[in-house]
Amino acid sequence: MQKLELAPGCLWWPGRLDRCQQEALLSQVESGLAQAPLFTPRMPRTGQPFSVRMSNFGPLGWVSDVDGYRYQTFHPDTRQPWPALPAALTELWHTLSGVPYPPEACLINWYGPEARMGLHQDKDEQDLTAPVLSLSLGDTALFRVGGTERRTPTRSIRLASGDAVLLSGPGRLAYHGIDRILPGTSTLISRPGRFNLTLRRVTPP
Ligand code: MD3
Ligand code: FE
Repeated sequence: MQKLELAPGCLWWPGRLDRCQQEALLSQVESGLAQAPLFTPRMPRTGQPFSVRMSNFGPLGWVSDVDGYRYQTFHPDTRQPWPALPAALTELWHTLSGVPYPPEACLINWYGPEARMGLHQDKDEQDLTAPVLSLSLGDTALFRVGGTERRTPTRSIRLASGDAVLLSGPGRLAYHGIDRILPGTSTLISRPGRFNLTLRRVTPP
């Protein structure tokens, strides 16, 4: 299928990755996680755990703990550098975004059957002009996207395995979240759940 514009600056490619590409990407994610295991992010100040577990690829990774949200060069538990960003992901970034410089971070989100992510904006990056590219693997998710203000009405979309979403321009600061996943809707992963990968530029090129 060709791309669809969900909201200004929010482009959706249903089934952008075929099954074979999804399997190859999943195996790269699983190898990365062997080196940089999923960690449980916590809310700043309260320390309340997120239901989504995370890891990262690339020179910088997004973390959150009692001290706040930030990008850092090492895993919060192992203190080791994040695994390299797979070349296939950087290629897809160039192809879909047209941005000439590479991404610096790939956040890996893992949603088990009960996980969700509340409506939020992504603005921890110094460079808010670069787009964000999202790739979904595994069970379908109910994704919600609105406008640049919390009161803007939202749309709900089912993001399935292999789907890509590019957020650029006005879409870059759109409120968005994951209401829930639909366990058992994909056979890609051997357990119920979903990975979402987001490729990001953090610092100006
Ligand atoms: C819209 N992840 O990691 S991906 C996140 O499915 C995040 O795990 C969700 O929100 C997930 O921050 C949604 C789609 C997405 C990613 C980044 C965006 C939508 C976005 C940035 C700006 C606007
Ligand atoms: Fe987000």
